[in-house]
Amino acid sequence: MKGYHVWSKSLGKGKRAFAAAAALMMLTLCFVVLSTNVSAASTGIKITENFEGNHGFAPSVTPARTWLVAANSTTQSHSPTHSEKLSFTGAPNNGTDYGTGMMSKLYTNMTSAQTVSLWMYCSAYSHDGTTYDSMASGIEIALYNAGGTNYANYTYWLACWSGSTNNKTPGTNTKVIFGKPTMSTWLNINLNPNAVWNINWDQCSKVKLELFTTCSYANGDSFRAYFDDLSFVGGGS
Ligand SMILES: [Ca+2]
Repeated sequence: MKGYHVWSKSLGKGKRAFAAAAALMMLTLCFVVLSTNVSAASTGIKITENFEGNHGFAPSVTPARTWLVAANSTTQSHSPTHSEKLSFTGAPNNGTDYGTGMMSKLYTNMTSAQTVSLWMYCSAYSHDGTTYDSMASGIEIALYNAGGTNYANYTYWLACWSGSTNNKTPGTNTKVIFGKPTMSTWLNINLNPNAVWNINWDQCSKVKLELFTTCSYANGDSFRAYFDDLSFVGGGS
């Protein structure tokens, strides 16, 4: 301020007022630029996953089913050699033809998932169309608060069917992207959860991403999808 004071002394009264106004404007501008950077930093962390090596996605099949697969795979890949495979075929006709396969990872330092991008290759999609046929596959964004409670889930179905239709009515916080996706080609899917749902990120202290396939009355049905090159941008450290 000393420099400003000496400089302002050499100016007339009107010019001093103008100089003061200009200085105030510059201060305001600095503040606006600073707050913009802070805000950008809080949502600007990008996580990328190519499912190679020690990728940290845990497989689970619930209940345990031999005909339902959740596994890392080299059969298809978008880059360079591995992807996550979720598939089922050959479910028995004895009332146990339901289940959920999942590859999931908990990001303990992420506080939001503002945009999500991933690639999917679907190479089997068929169902015999019995009344209760049901299938959904895609990605779920599970939010956890500081106490470790899963307080909200937002789900995109990238493939689904029900009954004899290649579609399914979505439940709460679920959006259908594809019923039957274009087969046997890598599809890039870009998701913007904030544009679909009014999401409260304030209490979010961990984000879990779940690639999944869930089915029921799967006897006579087959589904196979590979997921690769997943990335998301969110707040965190
Ligand atoms: Ca890969």
